[in-house]
Amino acid sequence: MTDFFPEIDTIPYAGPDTDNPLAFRWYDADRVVRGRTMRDHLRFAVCYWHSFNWDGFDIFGDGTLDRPWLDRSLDPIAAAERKMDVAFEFFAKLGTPFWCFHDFDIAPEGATFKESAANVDRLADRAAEHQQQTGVELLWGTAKLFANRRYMAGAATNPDPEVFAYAAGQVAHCMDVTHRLGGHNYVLWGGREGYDTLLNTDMARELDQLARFLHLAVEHKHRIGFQGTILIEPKPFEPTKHQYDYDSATVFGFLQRHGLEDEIKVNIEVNHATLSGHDFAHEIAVAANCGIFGSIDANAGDDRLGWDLDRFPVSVEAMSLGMLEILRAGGFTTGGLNFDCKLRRQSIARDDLFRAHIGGIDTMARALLVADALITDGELDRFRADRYAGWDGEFGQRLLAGELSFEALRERAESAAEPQPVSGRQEHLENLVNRYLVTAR
Ligand code: XLS
Ligand code: NI
Ligand code: NI
Repeated sequence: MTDFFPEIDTIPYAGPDTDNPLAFRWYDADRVVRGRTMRDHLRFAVCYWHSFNWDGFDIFGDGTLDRPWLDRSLDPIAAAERKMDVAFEFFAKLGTPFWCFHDFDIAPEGATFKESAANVDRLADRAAEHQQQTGVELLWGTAKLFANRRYMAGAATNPDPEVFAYAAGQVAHCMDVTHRLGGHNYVLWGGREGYDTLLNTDMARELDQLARFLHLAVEHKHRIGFQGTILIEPKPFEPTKHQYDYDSATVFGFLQRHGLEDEIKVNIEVNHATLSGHDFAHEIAVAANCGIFGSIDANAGDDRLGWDLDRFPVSVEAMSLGMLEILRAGGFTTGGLNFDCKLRRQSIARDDLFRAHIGGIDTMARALLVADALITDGELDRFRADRYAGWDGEFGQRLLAGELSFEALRERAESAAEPQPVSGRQEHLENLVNRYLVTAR
């Protein structure tokens, strides 16, 4: 193990009252909540790209963070090895059970497809050793189909089939590597699958191409015997003006149209949900209703800035309503909570990466406790059940079963008493949530 973080030991759980900033207050991995440990409920992962493969550069300026392995004058393979050793030092000290990567976060792209693939294989071998030594597992792998210039007009949705072929080869290789590393999922984020103007875009063709690509990915998964789940990560825009995987509902419609709804689920990112004009909880509820809830990229945006800011999650309130939907959906199976988050550019101390993750982890752990308390209390579920009770009665059931025509309903409307509206009690329910935001422990 390296000693890039010599001042830091393994992060302990020290309870809500500790004043140690380098300890967990709420995440007690072995604590059992609703029959499952916090470790198994939350299935935390650290993302490689923002935490180790980004030096803080933005469109206005250069990197600010202390990431010496990103120095371009270094030998790219040696630098990638150093980066990986530090990353695993971090995972092990933080104590999160999973990590996630893009192929070209862990390894440098070479001059040819073959050279790039060989670089990824080489670093994947090193990752396998680190996984073995630390016990850290791979939540998901993904291919970077958006950074290289060849993908400027998309990967699967590119007007040039040669680019489609290159992307397919890259996904095949990255899925093989993910499989070799025991990955629990494989993610497809449509980085440049969308368009900026219809003046140069044939949308119908592009969507057919995308469907073909997804079918090929599913076929490959079965051919290699990969047991993990394939996940699409919806996002409404950025980098393109219109991304095809807009939100969970859009993705489900697309999957169903192409007969893929039993093969592919979604990886919901909080900041993508809010960019699409939805709440995080809404996206989970939609996915769960459609049977495609898979995994989460836990992060946060900013109310006044309309792009993917990837802040660490700090709002227990927003996350609690999301955790409530996750619990209602039965919790994670192969998925987990990946911190697709980056430090702010001024957070340049080495231990800021620990503080940021500790805050995110505690926010999610507290959210789990609030969601658990709301379910245990029972009033939310009871209120909801009562609100729809009419649909469980004989009339409601016959109606749903298709036994009543519009004519029959017209007769009923003519003869029945005027329906009596009842309070939706939103403020009351909000007060209930607020109560548990304070008292859940
Ligand atoms: C970008 C996405 C990306 C995916 C992985 O907005 O969130 O980071 O999670 O390709
Ligand atoms: Ni993401
Ligand atoms: Ni994102």
